[in-house]
Amino acid sequence: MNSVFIGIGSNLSDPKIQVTKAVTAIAQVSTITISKVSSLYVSKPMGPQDQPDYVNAVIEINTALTPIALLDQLQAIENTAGRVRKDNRWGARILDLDILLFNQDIINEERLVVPHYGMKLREFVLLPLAEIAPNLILPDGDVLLELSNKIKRNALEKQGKIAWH
Ligand code: A4P
Ligand code: MG
Repeated sequence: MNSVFIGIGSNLSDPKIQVTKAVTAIAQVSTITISKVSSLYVSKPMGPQDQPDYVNAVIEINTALTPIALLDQLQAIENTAGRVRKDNRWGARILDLDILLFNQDIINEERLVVPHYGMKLREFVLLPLAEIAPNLILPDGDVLLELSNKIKRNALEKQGKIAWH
């Protein structure tokens, strides 16, 4: 069984509800079991500032799916949420599901790069990840808690639990 960490983000159409619905939708995939769910975190946008604040969370799942089959499932959930892919990098989005880590695998495929390229530089990934996996070591040997302790703070605020079912 694979252990996978997924980063969830939204800053449109009631982001807290989008994140909650995304966790519920992932839980409903028969080949996926959710093992850990972080709190909700509200943060200022990374990238263009003329967009609403983000809500982020990180979950851990267990699945026998291959990495690409999992990506297909997550993109289907993004599409069902009404995600429209635009060319504006780091622009507003209704739902973003990123595969952060897939076991300790290093994947460099056209459709999938794991660990996620930005995860070590993002407060809104490192802090929720450290909440649910405080002892994690990344495939390159970096210690998660050390990364999360030294990441530049950008007004990330921990909010309540996610009411998924
Ligand atoms: N892809 C490759 N690797 C992966 C992976 N590990 N997980 C490919 C998921 N997908 C991966 O993704 C584009 C393509 O990347 C996919 O088709 C897949 O094959 P996308 O979701 O359409 O594009 P994106 O997420 O908009 O990519 P981009 O522009 O790199 O955005 P980021 O880096 O995800 O950043 N500020 C705050 N506070 N919180 C946020 O969550 N998010 C972004 C988006 C900007 N600012 C933010 C936040
Ligand atoms: Mg994405």
